[in-house]
Amino acid sequence: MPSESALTIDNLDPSTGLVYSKIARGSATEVGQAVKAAQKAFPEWSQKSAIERSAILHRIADLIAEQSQRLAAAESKDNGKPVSLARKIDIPRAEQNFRFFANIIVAFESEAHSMPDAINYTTRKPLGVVGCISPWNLPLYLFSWKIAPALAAGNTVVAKPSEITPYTAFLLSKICQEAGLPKGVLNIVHGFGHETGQAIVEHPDIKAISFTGGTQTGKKIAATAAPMFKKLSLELGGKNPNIIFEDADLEEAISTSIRSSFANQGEICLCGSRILIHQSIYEAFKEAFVQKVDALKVGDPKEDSNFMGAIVSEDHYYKILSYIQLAKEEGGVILSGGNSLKPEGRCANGFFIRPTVIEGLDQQCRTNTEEIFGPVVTLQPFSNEEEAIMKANGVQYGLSASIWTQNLQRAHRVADQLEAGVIWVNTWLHRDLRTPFGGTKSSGVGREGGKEALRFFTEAKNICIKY
Ligand code: TXE
Repeated sequence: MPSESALTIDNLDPSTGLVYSKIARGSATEVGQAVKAAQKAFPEWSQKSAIERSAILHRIADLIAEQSQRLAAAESKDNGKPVSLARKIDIPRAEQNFRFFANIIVAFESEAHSMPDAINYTTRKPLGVVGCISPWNLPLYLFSWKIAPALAAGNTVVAKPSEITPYTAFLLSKICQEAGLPKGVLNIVHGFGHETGQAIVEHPDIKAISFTGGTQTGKKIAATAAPMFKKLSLELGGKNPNIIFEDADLEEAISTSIRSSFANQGEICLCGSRILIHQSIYEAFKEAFVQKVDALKVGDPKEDSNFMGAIVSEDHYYKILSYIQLAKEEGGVILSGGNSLKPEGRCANGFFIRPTVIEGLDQQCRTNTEEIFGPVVTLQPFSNEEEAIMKANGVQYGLSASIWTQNLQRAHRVADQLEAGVIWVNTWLHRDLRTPFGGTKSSGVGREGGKEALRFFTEAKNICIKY
């Protein structure tokens, strides 16, 4: 639906650099209308049984599965990621998000606490109208990760996808209609962050905001929402370490570090952008890692043989290149990549960057402390466990970390001391949707996933009855 102002935003295919569609530029007017529709739909939706809501969410999941090829193609065109990745990761995960919350809502229990002379029971009711704001890196995956638990818990939703990648959110709106989601239960408003997003955060009748995106935006949202006492879940940036100890399974650590550095063009908040390597294996790791990176294929996202596609937008492309320039100025040595790329043919004007490996930088420099959010990774040696932990924790972020060691005691000891919300040992991005997900420090506030998400989207009320 067009916005009342009829203003639009150009939507680009980053692999060609060409505008291929226009999206409505929603304003506070459209957000206001969406809130009204959501308020109207709330009583009926919230009073449905969990089983009834679950059935509709399962139907949405079924339709995502049925339309997965189309959705994957749309995601790839909008974001620049390889269509093979969208087919394998993004779209199946969007399906699972709906499936998972459809399953667990029917098993979501409330608590009772007995006292010698009384019983307490706690109810968990949906909040009302909630806001979900998501970024461009994993568009449908993260959009559905917020919407599914909000709906499952009985809330009605006003949601905004990133203006940079709106396509699959639009397709999801059609799927929800087809699945029989009642009118007004999910209201997707397209538009810019500072206009539509800001209007969602400012709206007094939106009770909670679930946001994933940049740390600066998170700060702004928190400043706006806190005086209104809105519930907030903020999943923000990361500068995550991969710590490779001398007893690591080197082959496994290297192949996983390739993925954790460059999957989705390095545009995943969980990417390990700082690889810390024990000095005794530094040279061996470096040589094998760089050899593999040199061989990675970058190009047309439509071609299955390409491991990396295009960077999401022109702005982001220049931002990443400016960080590579900064790394050189800071004294970094480029071991692989370090440059943009112009593939021949269809993608000649797209935004492509070679996977880039840098060494020779100290922990405090900007390249090693600021989130680049692209295919850029640094290598740093360490001499002992203490130094590895100090370097790993030496940034403002605290989202995730990967530890590579065969020593069980060390794995536990280091995991315990790392300042991050998500730790992997001898793996990366190994996800169980029941586990709490989120970061510490500047990586955010609150946890998503499993019951944490259902608790976020509900309000607890305790009732104490004296015998
Ligand atoms: O994110 P924004 P951008 C990081 C990454 C990237 C940087 C900026 O470092 O370079 O953030 O990316 C909406 N009120 N991550 O500019 O702006 C916006 O429209 C309400 C990390 O794309 O944070 C979009 O829907 N909403 C990351 C969403 O917020 C606002 C994923 C995210 O956009 C708003 C993406 C406002 N005032 C980027 N301003 C991760 N951690 O996963 C913007 N938005």
